[in-house]
Amino acid sequence: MAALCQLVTWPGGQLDFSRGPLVMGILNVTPDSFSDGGAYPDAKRAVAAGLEMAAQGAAIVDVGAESTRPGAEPVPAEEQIRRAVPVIEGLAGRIGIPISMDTTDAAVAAAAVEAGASILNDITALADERMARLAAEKETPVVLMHMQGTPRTMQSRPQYEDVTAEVLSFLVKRAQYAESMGIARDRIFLDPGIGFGKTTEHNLQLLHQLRQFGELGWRVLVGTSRKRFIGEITGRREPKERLWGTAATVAMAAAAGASIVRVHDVAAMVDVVKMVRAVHSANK
Ligand code: HH2
Repeated sequence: MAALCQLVTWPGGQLDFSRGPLVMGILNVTPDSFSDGGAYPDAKRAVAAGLEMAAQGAAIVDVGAESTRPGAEPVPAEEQIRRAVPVIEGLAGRIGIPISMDTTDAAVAAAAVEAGASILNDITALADERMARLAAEKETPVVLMHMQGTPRTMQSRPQYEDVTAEVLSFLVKRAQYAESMGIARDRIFLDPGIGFGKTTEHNLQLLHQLRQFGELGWRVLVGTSRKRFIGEITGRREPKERLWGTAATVAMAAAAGASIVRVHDVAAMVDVVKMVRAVHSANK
């Protein structure tokens, strides 16, 4: 299998993986996200927060306009566009790092790309063929995530015979599909979907076996930030109190070969990733 490029470039973006994992900052312009919902009531404040993430060392900023927390209802495309596009337009050309759009809706993705986004983060792993065609045509990288069920129902009773084997097999099929649609291997990121139709035990198992995901031949993105399983283990009820639990999972994901970690607390997690990188390179 050919090695992945260390420097991935595409129209509108560039990511340098030569020095270890990169940090993706989460910028949710939603009223109801589980952790940062309502944090940025207008586009101006969201743009300022995105610029701050870049200044803190984020390599990507991920804009979301629809909460996917357990039980969440879908948000119509027009509303997602109304929330996200002014923020993307405000960031594009100023932020200096690629902007990704966290959406499952191809119309929202197209509007986001038009506004200046250049990565598509799709928690349904290109379930809608139009999303795959858009990514291929615009040459945007894509994040393909595993989820059992839908956000509305996914936590009702997640079940697997072997969670790691099932998630691995799903992601390989979706990556092969993406390639068959004309998306280059270097531009595909696989994500085990921590918290998406998974119990705490499932999440722990996936993190424990994360190295296997990197061995598939595509890059890996992991999103553990402030998630419920961290609260369950640490007893921290408030998502914002889950910083240290998040730091542990980010360090472990980085050490296990993840190329991108998706986080709320950019400054803190940039330090975590820097330490993992430093220890790794000391061993060369
Ligand atoms: N997690 C969330 C949303 N999008 N995308 C990827 N690729 N991987 C993830 O783990 C992931 C994701 C959920 O976190 P957040 O955006 O903070 O919350 P909400 O969905 O409530 O907006």
